[in-house]
Amino acid sequence: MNMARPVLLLIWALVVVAWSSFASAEIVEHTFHVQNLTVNRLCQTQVITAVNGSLPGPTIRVREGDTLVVHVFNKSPYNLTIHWHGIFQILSGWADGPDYITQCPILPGHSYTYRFNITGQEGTLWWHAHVSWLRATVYGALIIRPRAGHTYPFPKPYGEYPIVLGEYWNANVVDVLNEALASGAAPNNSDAYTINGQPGDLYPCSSSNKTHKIKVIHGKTYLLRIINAALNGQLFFKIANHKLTVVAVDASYTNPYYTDVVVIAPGQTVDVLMTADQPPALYYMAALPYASAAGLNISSTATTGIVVYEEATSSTPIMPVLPALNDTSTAHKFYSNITGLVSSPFWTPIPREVDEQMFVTAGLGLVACGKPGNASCSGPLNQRFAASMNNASFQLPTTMSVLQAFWGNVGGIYTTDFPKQPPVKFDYTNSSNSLDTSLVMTTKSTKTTKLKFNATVQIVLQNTALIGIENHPIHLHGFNFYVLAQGFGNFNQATDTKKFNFVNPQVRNTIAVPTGGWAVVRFQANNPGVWFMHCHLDVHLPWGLATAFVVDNGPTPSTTLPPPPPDYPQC
Ligand SMILES: *[C@@H]1O[C@H](CO)[C@@H](O)[C@H](O)[C@H]1NC(C)=O
Ligand SMILES: *[C@@H]1O[C@H](CO)[C@@H](O)[C@H](O)[C@H]1NC(C)=O
Ligand SMILES: *[C@@H]1O[C@H](CO)[C@@H](O)[C@H](O)[C@H]1NC(C)=O
Ligand SMILES: *[C@@H]1O[C@H](CO)[C@@H](O)[C@H](O)[C@H]1NC(C)=O
Ligand SMILES: *[C@@H]1O[C@H](CO)[C@@H](O)[C@H](O)[C@H]1NC(C)=O
Ligand SMILES: *[C@@H]1O[C@H](CO)[C@@H](O)[C@H](O)[C@H]1NC(C)=O
Ligand SMILES: *[C@@H]1O[C@H](CO)[C@@H](O)[C@H](O)[C@H]1NC(C)=O
Ligand SMILES: *[C@@H]1O[C@H](CO)[C@@H](O)[C@H](O)[C@H]1NC(C)=O
Ligand SMILES: *[C@@H]1O[C@H](CO)[C@@H](O)[C@H](O)[C@H]1NC(C)=O
Ligand SMILES: *[C@@H]1O[C@H](CO)[C@@H](O)[C@H](O)[C@H]1NC(C)=O
Ligand SMILES: *[C@@H]1O[C@H](CO)[C@@H](O)[C@H](O)[C@H]1NC(C)=O
Ligand SMILES: *[C@@H]1O[C@H](CO)[C@@H](O)[C@H](O)[C@H]1NC(C)=O
Ligand SMILES: [Cu+2]
Repeated sequence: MNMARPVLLLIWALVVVAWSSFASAEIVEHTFHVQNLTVNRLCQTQVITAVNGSLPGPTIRVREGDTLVVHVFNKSPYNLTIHWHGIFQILSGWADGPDYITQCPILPGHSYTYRFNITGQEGTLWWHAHVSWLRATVYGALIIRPRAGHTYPFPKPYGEYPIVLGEYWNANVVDVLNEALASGAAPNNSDAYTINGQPGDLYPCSSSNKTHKIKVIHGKTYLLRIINAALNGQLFFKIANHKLTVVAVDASYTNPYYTDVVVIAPGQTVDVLMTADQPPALYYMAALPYASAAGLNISSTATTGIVVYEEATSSTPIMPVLPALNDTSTAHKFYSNITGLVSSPFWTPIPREVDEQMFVTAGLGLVACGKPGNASCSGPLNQRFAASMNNASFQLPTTMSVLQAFWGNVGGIYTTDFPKQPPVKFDYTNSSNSLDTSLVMTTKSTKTTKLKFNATVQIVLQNTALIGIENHPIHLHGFNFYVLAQGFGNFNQATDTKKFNFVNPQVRNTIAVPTGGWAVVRFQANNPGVWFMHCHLDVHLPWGLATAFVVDNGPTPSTTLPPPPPDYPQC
C-alpha cells in the first residue's frame, strides 16, 4: 500500500506528461466582427473599419502545430478578406485571403471561416485585410509560440510585448485610394504613423495618457515583437539609450544581431530582446520613415510609445536620435547584415539545384490615361501611375479567384505567360531614363507562372529607375525564401553570383529590395495552390506591382489541394 501509491502517482504523472505532449496541438478558435468604429486621433473623429472595436484588432496567440479557426463576420460597408501574413497555408490555400487571388471578397453582411494549420514556423506574424486599402485599420498580431515542451533558441524573456507600427489617415482610406485610381495621380499621404494604434504625444491632441506604454522592471529582459503594418512607410525604430538584439525576422530565427536601430518594411516583422538595463526613467520608443524614394513629402514627426520603468521617478521621456529619412546606408546595413539561424529546428538546407531561374524587374511605370475624349490624367506625362513586374502590370480578375479557376480548370481568368526575363533589356537603374516614353509605358494583364510541385525557384528582383528608384518590399505568399544576396545597381550575373550566401542566409517572406538595386531569393514550391507575390506598399499594389505563382499538385493525396470549404465566397 505504502509503495503502491507513489508508484501509481508516478505512472499517472508519466501518462499525463505523455498525453499532454501528444495532445499539445490545439484548435484555437476566434470570431472577428468587422465593422465601423469611430475613433478620435489628431484632433478629429473618423469612422474606420476595425475588428471587434479596436485598433489594432485582437492579438491571436497560438502554438506551432495548432489549428487556427477564425469566423469572420463582415458587418462593414466594404468587401472584405483577411490574409494571415507569412503563414505557409499548407494545403489550405483557400484560407490565404488576397482578394480575387485565393478568394472572392466576403460581401457586406456575409461571413467566412478561415481554417488552417500552423506548422513548421514560429515567431511573430500578423493578420490584415487584403482588399482595397482596408488593411490600414484592419490588422493585428499573430503570435506563434513554440509547442508545449519546446523553447525559444534564446534565453526565455521575462515578458513580451507586441509593437505594431501603423499608418493613419484623417480620411476614409477607401475614398483616398479610389480618388487616386480615378484621377491617375498618387494617393494622399497619411497624416501620422502609429504605435499600437496611437500616434503618440509628439502629435497634436495625442496626450501622453493615450500614448502606448510598456512597463518594464529594471534588470529584466523583454521580447518585443515588432510588426510593420503601415500601408506605405518603411520605418526606422529606436528606443532611447537601449541596445536591441534581433533574434528573429518574419517568424524565422536569426543569429543574435546587436543594434540600436531596427529598420522594418511594411509586411516584415522583427523580434528583438531588450534588457531594461538603464537608470529607471521613461524612454521613448520612436519610429520615423525610411523614405527611399526621392521627393516624397512625408511626415517628419516621429510616432512614439513609452517604455516605463517600474521604479521611474521622472515623468519626461528621453527621446532617441533617429536616422535621417533618406539614410539608405543605415537601412542597408540592417537589411543585409542579419543571418539565419542554422541550428533552428525549422531550418532546411538551401536547395542547390534550381529548376526555374527568373529575372524580374520591379518598379513604377505609366498606363495610358484612357479617359474618354482627350481628357488627361493627373499622373506624370498626363497618364496614369502604374507599376509592374517584367513590364506586366497585374490586374486582378473580377469574376472568380485565380485559385478557384486553377482548381476547377476554368479558362479566361488568368494566363501562365509571365515572362521569366525582362522583355526589354535596358540600363535598369539609370535615372536618366526615368521618363523615357519608349520604356515607361506598361500594360495590364493577369500573367502568372506555372510551377511543377516542389520546383526550386530563384528570382533576381531588380529595381528599375522608371519614374524613380525606390525600395519595394516584395512579399511572397505561401512560402519563406532564402535571401541569397542584395546589392545596388544592375545585377551582374558574373560577379554577383559569387556573393550568394549558401551558409546562413536570412529567411523571410518579405524582402525590401534595395533602392536602385537588386536582391536574389530562392524558394521551394512545395505547396500546391496560387501564391501571390507583390509589393507590400499599398500605393503600388493596386497599380499592378504583382504577379502570382500557380503551383501544381504533387503526386500523392498528402500533396494535393483539398476542395474549397462549403462557405467559400463566390463572386
Ligand atoms: C470579438 O467579439 C466577439 C463579439 O463580442 C466575441 O465573441 C469574440 O470573442 C471577440 N474575438 C476576439 C478575438 O476577441
Ligand atoms: C459605416 O460608415 C460609413 C461611412 O464611412 C457609412 O456610410 C455607413 O453608413 C456606416 N455603417 C453603419 C452600419 O453605421
Ligand atoms: C490540420 O491538422 C489536423 C489535425 O492534426 C489534421 O487532421 C488535418 O488534416 C490538417 N489539415 C491539413 C490541411 O493538413
Ligand atoms: C486628398 O487631399 C486633398 C488635398 O488636401 C483633399 O482636397 C481631398 O479631399 C483629399 N482626399 C480624400 C479622399 O480625403
Ligand atoms: C488624458 O489627459 C488629458 C489632458 O492631459 C485629460 O484631459 C484627460 O482627462 C486624460 N484622460 C484620461 C482618460 O486620463
Ligand atoms: C508637404 O506637405 C505639407 C503638409 O501636407 C505642406 O504644407 C508642404 O507645403 C508640403 N511640402 C512640399 C515641398 O510639397
Ligand atoms: C539626405 O537629405 C539631405 C537633406 O534633407 C541631403 O542634404 C543629403 O544629401 C541626403 N542624403 C542622401 C544620401 O541622399
Ligand atoms: C555588416 O557588418 C559588418 C561588421 O559587422 C560590416 O563590416 C559591414 O560593413 C556590414 N555590412 C553593411 C552592408 O553595412
Ligand atoms: C484628341 O486628340 C487628337 C490628336 O491630338 C485629335 O486628333 C482628336 O480630335 C482629339 N479628340 C477629341 C475628342 O478632342
Ligand atoms: C513595356 O511595354 C510597352 C508596350 O506595352 C512598351 O512600350 C515598353 O517599351 C515596354 N517597356 C519595358 C521597360 O519593357
Ligand atoms: C522536394 O524536393 C526536395 C529536394 O529538393 C526533397 O528533399 C523533398 O523531399 C521534396 N519534397 C516532396 C514533398 O517531394
Ligand atoms: C464586391 O465584390 C463583389 C463580388 O466580387 C463585386 O461584384 C463587387 O463589385 C465588389 N464591390 C466593390 C465596391 O468592389
Ligand atoms: Cu512598391
